Amino acid sequence: MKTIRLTMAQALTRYLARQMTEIDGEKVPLFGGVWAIFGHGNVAGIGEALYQVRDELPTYRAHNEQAMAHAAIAYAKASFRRRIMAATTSIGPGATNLVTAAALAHVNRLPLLLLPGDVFANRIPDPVLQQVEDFGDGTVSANDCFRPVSRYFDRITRPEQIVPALARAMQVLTDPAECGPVTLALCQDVQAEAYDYPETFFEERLRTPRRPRPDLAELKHVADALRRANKPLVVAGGGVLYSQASPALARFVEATGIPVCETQGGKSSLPDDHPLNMGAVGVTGTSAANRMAEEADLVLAIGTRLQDFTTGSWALFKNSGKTIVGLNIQPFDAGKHKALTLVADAREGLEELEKAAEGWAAPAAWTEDAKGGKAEWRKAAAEATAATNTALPSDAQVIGAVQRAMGSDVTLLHAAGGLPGELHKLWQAGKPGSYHAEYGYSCMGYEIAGGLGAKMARSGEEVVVMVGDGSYLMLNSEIATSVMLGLKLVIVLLDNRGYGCINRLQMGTGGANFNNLLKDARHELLPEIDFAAHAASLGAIAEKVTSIADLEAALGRAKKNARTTVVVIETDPLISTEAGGHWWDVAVPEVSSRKEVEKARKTYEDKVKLQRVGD
Ligand SMILES: Cc1ncc(C[n+]2csc(CCOP(=O)(O)OP(=O)(O)O)c2C)c(N)n1
Ligand SMILES: [Mg+2]
Repeated sequence: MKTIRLTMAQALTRYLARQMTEIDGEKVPLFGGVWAIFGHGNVAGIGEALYQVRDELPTYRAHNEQAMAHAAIAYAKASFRRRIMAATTSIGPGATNLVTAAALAHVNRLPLLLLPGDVFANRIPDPVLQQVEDFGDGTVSANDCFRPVSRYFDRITRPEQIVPALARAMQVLTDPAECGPVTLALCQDVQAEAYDYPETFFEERLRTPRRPRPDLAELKHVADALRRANKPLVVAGGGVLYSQASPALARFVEATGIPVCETQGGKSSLPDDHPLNMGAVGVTGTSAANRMAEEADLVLAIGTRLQDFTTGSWALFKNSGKTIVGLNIQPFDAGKHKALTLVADAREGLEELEKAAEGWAAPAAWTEDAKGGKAEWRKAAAEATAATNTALPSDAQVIGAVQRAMGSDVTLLHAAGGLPGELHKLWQAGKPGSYHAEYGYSCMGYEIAGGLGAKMARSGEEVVVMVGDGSYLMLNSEIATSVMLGLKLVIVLLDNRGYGCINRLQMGTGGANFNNLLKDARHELLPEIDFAAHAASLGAIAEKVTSIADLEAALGRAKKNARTTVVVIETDPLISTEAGGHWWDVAVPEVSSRKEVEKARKTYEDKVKLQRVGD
């Protein structure tokens, strides 16, 4: 057997550089690059090894480990999980800064390779700088925090261990059902240790996405159920996009007349103006989609985890005779809520189901009813997003301006705060994947770093990031990275001077205005934060506007700029769009000295009764 003597780190980076995939028939590297912040624990080992492969596997430097993992995650999402990035850190704080991002990738079923440095496997210099010493377990390190938020975790304590570990890692990263974060914690001494690796380990490997077809018995049961349905509804989740099943979905629903609604992850599965697209479903849903959801007797849930925002905390699908069909590549998701399972790739499943249900269509009255509901919703949405001269516009009015200025085919990206609810309802998405919401973990601080990753995946496109003042302050450092890498973002910052959506939730649950808006938090002096000056100091082009008309004009300029541009606008923290929407289960205190809480608790107890326990 021919071997080559390399350090573990050199072998690892060389292996990653040889993993390939196919995009539109063209062979490209599977890994778009490695994000790295070096420290002790990776600079000497992985750092040296990344330098060796810098032409095939580029290394990118960021300012915060969580942010670089956010960028990697967004890159994978914007690539429909066809391409991946890795992130490497020092041991200790650099590593644990990644844990939140690992959880985010885990929730969202997105591939991410994490390579944190770890303690010395030989333990001789213990305790090393940043090592958390466990009194009772010599095998524990800070990196054990990754276990519950990794789909595969391994600690590399001998150089040859990467041979099986990388094989397993690649399987998880590229498997559409298992897909999620992989953590290989790399002991610092082992990174630098040499081993005679077989040359075959480094052979180029082409990885194409697997598309399992449905089981024939499951297909028959589902097709039979569909034929019996009078009020069928498709719930399109993120799996539709990852499977790139939008054309198949359009064909299926056009042939059968079934209306479609979309989760946060699934929005843009069909263009917003498709006549059968009822838009957002659930807590942040449109009136059109939610009315269909309440009545539906067959819910074909495709590629969705059915999280509480989709199901209205499991109170939305009210028809007691309904059947849920779970078309999902992951059996764990397919079988939720006693669903009839159709375990398959979304595109393959839809194509087979279309054949199996040939000749059948939903009752015309149901399809017409859907279309009528959509027309009504469009009127309500147009009202909410119309231009205004008001001093403090709503988020919805800002969304209207962004939509008019930027169009529907930009990549629109957001994650937390009041914006996800408003954008889910109101953004008119164009092509598949043009709406990029991180609403599985809804992680404040995803936005700007995520925008950077999405832009790397879609360099020719305009990436528009919408972000609240709270999220911006939490994690904005990658503005500087976007300038440094020439990856232009258009960032629209909505400054309502605090955590607006949580303040509204607090009021809605009977709470006093407390600790959310800046003015309601303990303070000596209210800071006048100059966001435009801040963004400009990081290298962006930045301006503050004071009206919706000026926002549209500023975005017109932003489109022409070559560099990341930040446009700041002050908004009203108290307004959200009334139309549409559904109850969300947020537990209200059973006893309180506040009358408002007692009242909210009463309403809560009534609403909880609508939850479909056991369905
Ligand atoms: C990392 C993180 N911390 C806390 C939360 C809880 N949370 C959700 S939205 C929000 C406020 C967001 O404020 P901002 O970005 O200004 O948006 P706004 O609510 O004002 O629209 C908070 C604290 C979260 N989602 N993520
Ligand atoms: Mg805010």
